[in-house]
Amino acid sequence: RDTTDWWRQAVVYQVYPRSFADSDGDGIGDLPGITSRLAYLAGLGVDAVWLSPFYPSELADGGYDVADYRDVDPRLGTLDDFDAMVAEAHRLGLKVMVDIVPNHSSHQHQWFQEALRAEPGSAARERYVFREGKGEHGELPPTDWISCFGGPAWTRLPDGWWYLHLFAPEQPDFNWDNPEVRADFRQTLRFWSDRGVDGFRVDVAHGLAKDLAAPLRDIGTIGNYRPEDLPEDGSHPFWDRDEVHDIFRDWRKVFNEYDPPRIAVAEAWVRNSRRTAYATPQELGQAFNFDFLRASLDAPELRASIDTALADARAAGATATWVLSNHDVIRHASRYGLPDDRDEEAWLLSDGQEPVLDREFGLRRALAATLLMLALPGSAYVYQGEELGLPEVAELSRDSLQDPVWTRSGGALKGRDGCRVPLPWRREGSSYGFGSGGSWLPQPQGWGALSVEAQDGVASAPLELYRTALATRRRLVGDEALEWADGTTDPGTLHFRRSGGWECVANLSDEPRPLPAAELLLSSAPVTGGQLPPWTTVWLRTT
Ligand code: ISL
Repeated sequence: RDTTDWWRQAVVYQVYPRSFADSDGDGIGDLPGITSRLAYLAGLGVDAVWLSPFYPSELADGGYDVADYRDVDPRLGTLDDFDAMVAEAHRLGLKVMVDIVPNHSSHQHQWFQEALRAEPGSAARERYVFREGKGEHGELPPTDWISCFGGPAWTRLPDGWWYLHLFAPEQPDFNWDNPEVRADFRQTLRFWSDRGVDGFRVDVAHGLAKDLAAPLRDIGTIGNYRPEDLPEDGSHPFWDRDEVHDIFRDWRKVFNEYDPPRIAVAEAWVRNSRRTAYATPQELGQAFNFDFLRASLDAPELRASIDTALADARAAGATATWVLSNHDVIRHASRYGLPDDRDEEAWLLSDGQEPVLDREFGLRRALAATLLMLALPGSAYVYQGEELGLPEVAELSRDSLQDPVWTRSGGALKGRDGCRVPLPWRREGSSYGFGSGGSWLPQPQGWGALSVEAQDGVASAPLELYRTALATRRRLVGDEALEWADGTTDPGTLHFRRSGGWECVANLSDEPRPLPAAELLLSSAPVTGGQLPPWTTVWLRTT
């Protein structure tokens, strides 16, 4: 494939660094650990690796609270380790993407510490959002804005002023109207690009531009955080405002200083109709499409969602993206085993109890969804461990949970730790091969049975299905066209063709379906008797 547009149909593997591989036995995954496993990822057949934050951080939000954007957390390694990791990735033919967190820093960031010491109204405070409160003594928050982790989005300082944080209080929001903030992020993008990074994942891309005109506006009855509740005209005071696109047009100029140009993908929780604005060639190039994180495995619903995503991407000159799991959601092997696969709440509120869940059914449907996703045009983002069919870990004790979603909800929500449990690499031994010194989140009993070692070479294992699927995809993938097979009126199946003579049929129903006569390349579950079994996806060669 052309080196400049490798990303258009890439498979990108998300590494959550603290939970991937630990080289020094401190129980925390690190960069040398990642480097030591890059050969595994190259063998798996992915095109690129995206690293969630590895920057200095007190981990109030798993590293999405960055204290220094241009360094490595000492627990995870050094800049030299980073350079060695990039060099090894490139030697193996893997691209490297890093996570940029521009909406907020850690409160430990030097700029926020300076701001705390500085006078109200000073230049140092202008890099963040400080306001006086309401009420007779300013004792009420300046607005009714709510933090994504619950509670007011404002925290009051001893001097009586309040600062804005759309996430945890340890994550103060930047003021993107400030040219210094803009310049500093350009410098950060160049810093990592100069070190050879191929692209960026942009955290909370839809939040940077805020309506900071005095007096600040309340959100009132405008829905708060669900994308479909956001106004269509960009008039929300802080989400998905039109001004945010100026920032990314500016970033595109930086990306284009490099050869090949650096790429980027927006994490933007916005209405579908407004998502691809972030993904045009003048901006980031891609934006995550999170439909699959929320949709049921329902054929008509998925078909509509696929059509919309492809048409929107095409119209924007971007490519579509697909995501089944990431570090913020219930792993899809478990989600699809819930009685209602949309009902995340059932999981979140399960209070340490394993929710009603059919594990075998969940995994079967997860693998069917995976083969469907990997057959679609565009980029697929795969989350570490999904190639092992890892389930969400439900049985984490209360005192081991770390996610602010859990701590800040006072235990009402279970949080996102269950998908962040360190990976099992080996059947037995200390932390199942994650490292020699335990693991920062406890791994469940029997985790080793799901390990890379246990699945290696086992034809029926999820790992081998991913390997074969990725190798096959690499061999077959052609242009970005998708054509639905004529006469697909069966509401239980999806059937489409890709150019180059291959097609995908997914049976998303409880009944067997006829299997088209063609060479069977791959199937997510054993196929016998010329039928397509329930909850099974196949790839066929039709020439
Ligand atoms: O606010 C939301 C919806 O409108 C959330 O879905 C939010 O956009 C999402 O949680 C953002 O996630 C990212 O940024 C967070 C971090 O905790 C997550 O891990 C990260 O993926 C704050 O940096």
